[in-house]
Amino acid sequence: MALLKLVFLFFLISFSASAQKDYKLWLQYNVVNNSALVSEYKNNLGGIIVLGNSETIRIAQKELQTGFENMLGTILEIKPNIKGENNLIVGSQLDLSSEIKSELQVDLDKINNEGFIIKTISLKNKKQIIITGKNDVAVLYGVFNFLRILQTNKAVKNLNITDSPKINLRILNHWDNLDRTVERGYAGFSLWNWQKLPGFIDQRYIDYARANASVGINGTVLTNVNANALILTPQYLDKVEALANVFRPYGIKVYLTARFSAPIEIGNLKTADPKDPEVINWWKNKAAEIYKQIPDFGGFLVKANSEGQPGPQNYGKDHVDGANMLADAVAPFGGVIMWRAFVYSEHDANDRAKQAYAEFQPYDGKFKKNVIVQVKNGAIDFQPREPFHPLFGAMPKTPLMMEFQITQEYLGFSTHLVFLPKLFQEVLESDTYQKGKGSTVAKVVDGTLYQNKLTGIAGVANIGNDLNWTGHPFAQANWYGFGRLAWNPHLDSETIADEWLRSTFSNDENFVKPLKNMMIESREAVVNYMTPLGLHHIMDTGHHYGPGPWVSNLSRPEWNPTYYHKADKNGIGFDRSKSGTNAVSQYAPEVAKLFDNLETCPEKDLLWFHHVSWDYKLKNGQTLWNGLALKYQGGVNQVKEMQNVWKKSEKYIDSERFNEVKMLLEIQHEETKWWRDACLLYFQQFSGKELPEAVEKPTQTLEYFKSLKFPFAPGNG
Ligand code: BDP
Repeated sequence: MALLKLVFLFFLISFSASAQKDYKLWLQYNVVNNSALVSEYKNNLGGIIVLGNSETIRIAQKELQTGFENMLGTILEIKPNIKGENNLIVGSQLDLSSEIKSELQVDLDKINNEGFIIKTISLKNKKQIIITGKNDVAVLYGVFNFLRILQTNKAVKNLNITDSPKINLRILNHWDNLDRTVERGYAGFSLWNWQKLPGFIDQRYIDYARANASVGINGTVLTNVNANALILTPQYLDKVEALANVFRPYGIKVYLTARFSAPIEIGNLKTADPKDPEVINWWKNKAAEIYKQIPDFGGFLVKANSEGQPGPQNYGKDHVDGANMLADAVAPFGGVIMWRAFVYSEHDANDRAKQAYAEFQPYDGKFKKNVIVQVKNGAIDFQPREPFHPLFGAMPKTPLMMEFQITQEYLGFSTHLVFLPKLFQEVLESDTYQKGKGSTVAKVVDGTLYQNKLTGIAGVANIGNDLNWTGHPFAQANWYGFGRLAWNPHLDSETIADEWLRSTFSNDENFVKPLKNMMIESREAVVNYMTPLGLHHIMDTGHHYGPGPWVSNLSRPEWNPTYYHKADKNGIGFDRSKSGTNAVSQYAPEVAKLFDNLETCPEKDLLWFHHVSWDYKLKNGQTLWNGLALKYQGGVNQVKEMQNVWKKSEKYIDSERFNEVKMLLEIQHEETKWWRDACLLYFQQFSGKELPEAVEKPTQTLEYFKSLKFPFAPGNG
C-alpha cells in the first residue's frame, strides 16, 4: 500500500512538473549545462543593482532572479552598490548615475521610447552590464532580452546591444466572446473570466502579461471583432479596468472592439448614424467614461459593414465618416481607432479578392491622424498561402496596420503543426514596388516607406485556457514568433525558430538543427497537402477544417469553394489576369505584370491568378494535373518526415510534451492523406486523368469524404 502511495505521489509530482513545462511556454529557464558558460555567467554576474522601485522594475528584478536561479542555480544578491564586483545594473535612464549616463549617451540617443540598451562598461575597474532604456517598461524588455541570451546559451562577455521596436502598436486580437467561447479559437475557452472579474484576478492574467512582455507585445484587444456592445457598459468596464491594471506594469495597453450600433443597443438612441449629433456625443461621453477608469486605454478596433456587422453604411455614410467620428471621440485622450478593411459583399458581383482595395484605396488621405486601417495579409482570408494584399503600399497617405492570424482557422486548428513565422516573413518580405524596387510590405508596416508615425501589427490570438495556452505545443511558437516579428518585421523566421526551440526545449545542437528544419518546412508542407499551386479557400463549410472543394450550396457565392478553384473540364484556377477579373491591376505595374503573365507568375501563386488547362506544362516539365497530384503527395511525405524527425528528439525532451506532439503529428499525417485523397478524387472528375505513379491510391471514395460531418467543431460559434 505504501509503495502504491509512493508511486502515485511520484506520478503526481512528475505529472505536474511536465504539465508546468507546457504552461511555462518559452520561459522555461532550463539549467545551463555547459560548465564553461556557467562560470563565464557567474563571473560576469556578481550581483544585481536595481535602480527605481516601480512595479515594473520589481517585476524585472524578480524575473532576473528567477532566471538565474533556474538556469545557473545561484540566487543573485541584490546589492546597493558596485562593491568591487562585476554586476548587472538594471534601471531606466532616469535612474542612472550621471557617470553611467555619459558612458551611454550615444546609445541612449539611438533608441526610441521602448528600446533598450544592454552594454558592458567599465566602472571602478570592474565590468558592469547595464540594462537600461528610457522608461521602466523598456528596461523590462531589456531584461527579457538579456535572459534570452542566457536561455540560448550565448556569451555575455562585452555585450553591446541597442534595440528598439520598429512598430509602435504590437497587438494581439482576441476574438473572445463574453460567454467565453472564442471565435476561431482552438485552445479552450477565453482566458477572461468575466463572471469572476473584477474581484478575482486569475494568476493566468499575470502570466499572460509576462509572456507577452517577454516578446514585446504591448497591446491586447480583449473582445471579438464581431462585437457585443455590452462590453461598453459600466458593469463590464469595471472588469476591463481590472485587467488593464494587471497588464499596465507589463507595458500592455487594453483595447476593445466597438460595436457600431452600440448607441442604439446600450445608449437608447434611435440611430447610430455617425453624423448624428447625439451619436457623436454619445461616443464622446463613452470615451471620456472609459478614460476616466483606464487613463491609458488604447482605443477601439472596429469591424464595420463586414459579414453582417453594423456600420456607417447602414446610414448611407462611409468608412471614413465612421472611423473619423470615433477618432474624434478618443483623440483628446491619445486613443487610436483601428478600422478594419476586411470587407466584401454578396451584393457585389466583383471578384471578392478585389473588393477591399476597391472600397478603401480611394479613401487614402481622408482618415483622421489617429486612425490606422487594419488590413489582413492577403486579399481573401488567412489562407495557407496568399499573395500579399494589394492595399499594402497603395495608400501612401494612410497608416496601414498588418493583421495576421495566429490561430489556425484554415491551417488545421491546433491539431496541425505549422510554423507561421515562415508565412508571416514571406508576406513581410514581398515587394509591393509601390515606391520602386525594395518597397516591401515590412516597410509599409513599419512606416519607413511613407514615413508614417503611427504604425501597427495585429495577430489574431491562438490563446485559450488550455493548460498549454495554445492547444498544440508548437503553436506556442506562433505566438512567440508573432511577437518577435512585431518587434522587428525584418527578422528571419529561422532565427525565431532557433530561439524558440532553445528557450522552450533544449540547446542541444543535435536537437535544435533538425527541429528547426522541420519547423521551417512545416509551412510549405501544409500548403502542399491543402492548397498547392495557388489554390485557396477549398476548406469545408463553416468550420474550415478539412477539405470541401465540392461545396457549392452556400447562400453567398463567395463562401463556396467552387467559387475559388473553378475546376472544370478545361482546367482549374481563378482567372484574375487582365483577361479575367483583372485583380492584378490593383498591384503596382511591375507586380501586376509579373502576376498577369503566365510565364512569370510564380508557380506558388499560379491558380490564384490563372485558370490553366490540366495539360498545362509546369516549369519542371510535368503537366498541371500530375504536378498538382505530386504536390499533394509531397505534403503527405513531408509530414511523414516531420514524424521521423520528431521521433528522434525523444531523448532531448520531457516525455509529456514528446508524446503530445507525437500523437498530434500522427493525426496530422492521417489528415494529410484525407486532404490528398478528397481533393484529388474530386478534381479527377474534371481532369479525367490517372494519378501519377508516385501518388498513393486513395483509401476511400469521394462519396465517403463528402459524407463526413463535424458537428460542434471548435471555434465555430
Ligand atoms: C473570417 C472568420 C470569421 C471572422 C472574420 C473576420 O471566418 O470568423 O469573423 O474572418 O476576420 O476569417 O472578421
